[in-house]
Amino acid sequence: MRDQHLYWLPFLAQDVPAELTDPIQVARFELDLALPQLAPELQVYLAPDADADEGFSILRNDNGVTISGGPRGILYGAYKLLMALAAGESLPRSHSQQPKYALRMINCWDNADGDIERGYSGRSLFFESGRFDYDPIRLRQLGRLMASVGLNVLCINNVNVRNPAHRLIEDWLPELADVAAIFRPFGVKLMVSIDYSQPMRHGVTTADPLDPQVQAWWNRQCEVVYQAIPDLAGFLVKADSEHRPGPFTYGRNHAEGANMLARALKPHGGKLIWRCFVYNCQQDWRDAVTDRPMAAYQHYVYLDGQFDDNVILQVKNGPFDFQVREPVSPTLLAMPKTNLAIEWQLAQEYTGHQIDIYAMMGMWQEVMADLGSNTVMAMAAVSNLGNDDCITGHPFAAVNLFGYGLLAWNPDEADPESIARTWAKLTYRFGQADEDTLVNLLLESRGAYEKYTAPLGICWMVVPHEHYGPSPDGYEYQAWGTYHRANRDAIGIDRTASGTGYAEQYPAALRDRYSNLSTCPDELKLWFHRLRYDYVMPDGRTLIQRIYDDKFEGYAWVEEAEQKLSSLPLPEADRKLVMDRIARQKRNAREWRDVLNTFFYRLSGVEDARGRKIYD
Ligand code: GCV
Repeated sequence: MRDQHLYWLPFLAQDVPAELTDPIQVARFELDLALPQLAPELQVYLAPDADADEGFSILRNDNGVTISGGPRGILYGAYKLLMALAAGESLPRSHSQQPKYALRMINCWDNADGDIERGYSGRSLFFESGRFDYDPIRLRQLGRLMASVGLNVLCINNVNVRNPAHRLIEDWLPELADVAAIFRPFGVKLMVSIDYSQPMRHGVTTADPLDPQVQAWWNRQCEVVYQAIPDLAGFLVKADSEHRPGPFTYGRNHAEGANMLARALKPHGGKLIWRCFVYNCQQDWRDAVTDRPMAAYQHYVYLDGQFDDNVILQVKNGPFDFQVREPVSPTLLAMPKTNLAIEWQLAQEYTGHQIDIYAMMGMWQEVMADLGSNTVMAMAAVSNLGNDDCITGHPFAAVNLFGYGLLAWNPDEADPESIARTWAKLTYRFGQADEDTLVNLLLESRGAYEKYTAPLGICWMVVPHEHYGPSPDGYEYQAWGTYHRANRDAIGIDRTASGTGYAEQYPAALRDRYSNLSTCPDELKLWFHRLRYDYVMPDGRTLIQRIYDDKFEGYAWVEEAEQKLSSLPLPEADRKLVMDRIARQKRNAREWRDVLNTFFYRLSGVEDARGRKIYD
C-alpha cells in the first residue's frame, strides 16, 4: 500500500525499485529522484572509498558536490545533502561526519500473530497469523526512512518471544533471509530476539549456560543462521525478566548466561544484546525495603568486566520503565569495563499511546547531559511503527523516529529545538508563523503531558496493563514494585540514604543533587523524596497546590493546542489524524485532571487556593 502521509523528505513514502541492491545504487536513485526538484542545476558525484565505512564527506566546488565514503557513508551523505537542500540550509564547502555510535537500533516488539506489544500504529509490518506476511514496498519504505536518519539495525520481533516466533531462527530462515535482503541496500542489518530456553525445544534437557550441550546447540544454530544471513547483526535477549527464562534458573549469573550466547555468535561477527530490565515482578506491596529501581544495578554492576567483548548490555534510560519522567539509570554510569547500550522507547506506552502529542527530545537531552563520558557505545529504541496508513500512527510521532536517528548518530548535534524545527520544515513546508506554532507545540508537549498525568516523577498512576489514562491506585497494591504510598499527609518514597538508599547508586555529584531537596529538580522531587502535601516548593507554592495547578494547566494546554492545530494548514490526510487524536487527548487530559485532583483532595482535604472545581 502506498502511504499518503508526508515524511521528512517528500519522496520517502514512495517505492524504491526492488532491483537496487546496494547503498550506492540507492544513493544514486535518491539523488536522481530528488535533485530535479530541489536543485536542478547541481551535479552530485559519488566517490566510494574502500577504506571508509559509515562516515562521509561532502565537498563542494565550482563543478558541483562530491560525496565520498564507504557505501553506507555515501547513502547517509546523500540523505544529508538532500535534507540540507530541502530545508534551505546553505552547504558548507567541506563537511564530514562520523557516527558516534556504531549500532543505532530499532527494536520492534512485533509478535508472530501480527499484534505488536505496546504498538500504537496498527499491526505488524512483518507478521500476521503466526507467519511472515509483509508488503515489500512498505519494508523498503521503512528501510529508506531508517537510512535517511542513519539507523542501521532492525530487530524485527518482540523481546517477549512468543510461540511460534522462536521458529525465526529455526524453520523460518529462508523468509528471514528474504527480509534481510530487502533491508540490505539501505544499510540496515536485521537482528532477532531469541528465547533463552530455545535448546530445550530440540531435545536438550537444559538451558544451563555452563552445560556443554547447550553451548554446542547454540554454536551449531549460529552456523546455520549465519549461513542463511551472513550479516545478521546478532541476537537480542530478555532473560530472567517478567517471567522469561534465563540463567538464574540454573544458579548462573548474567555474565555466564550472556557469554555463552556471545561465544556462539563471535565467529560470525554477531553481537549479543542483553537487556538489563531485570527486577522482582512478584513483590509484596507491604515490603517497603525492596525498591524496584535499584534492581538492575544490583544484578549487573558487580559483573563489570566479566562480559565478553561482543556482549552489549542494553539498559533502559531510566531505572524503572520508560515512565514520563525518570532520572538517568545509575547502571549506565557504573560499568566502565562493559559495553553498554541505552534503550529508549519511541512507542508511547506511558506517554500517550501516540494519541497524545509527546515529543521526546527534551528527555533525551536531559539523560545525555547526565551520562557525560561513559561506556555507552550503542543506542536502541523500541519502535513506534506499524502498518497503519501513517507508519507512526500519529503523524507527529514521526518527529521521535526522525530525532532518534539524529540522536543516535551524534547526540552533540541533536538539540530539541533543531530536531523539531528541521523535522517540521522538511515535513510540512509551512510559512514561518505556522512552523513556529508547530515547533512550539512539539517542544511544549512533554511538559504538558507531564503536568496532567502523575505528578513530579511519582510514576505509575496509569490504568494497569493498558497504561493509558488515570488510575492513581491502579498499581498500588500489585506485585510490580510500583508504589507511590500516598496517605492523607504525604506521598512518595524516600530514596536517599535515609530511605531505600537508591540515590547512593549514583556518582557523588548526581547523588548529592538528587538527595538534597533544594537541588533536586522539581520534576523529580517525588521520585526521590517523600513529601508532605504542605511542603513548600521553591516557588512558594505548597506541594498540593502545585499538583492542582499542574493538572489545570496541563489540560488548558491541550485545549489551546487543539485551537492552534485547527488553524494549521496541514495536508488533508494528516489533518484528519491530528484533529481526531487531539480530541482524544483532550478527553484523556480531562480525565487525568479530574481523577487526580479528586484523588489528592479526598486524601488531603486541602482546598484549591484558587477555588477551581475539584470533584469530591
Ligand atoms: C516487552 C514493560 C512493558 C512490557 C515490555 C517490558 C520490557 O514492562 O509493559 O510490555 O515487554 O517493559 O521492556 O521488556
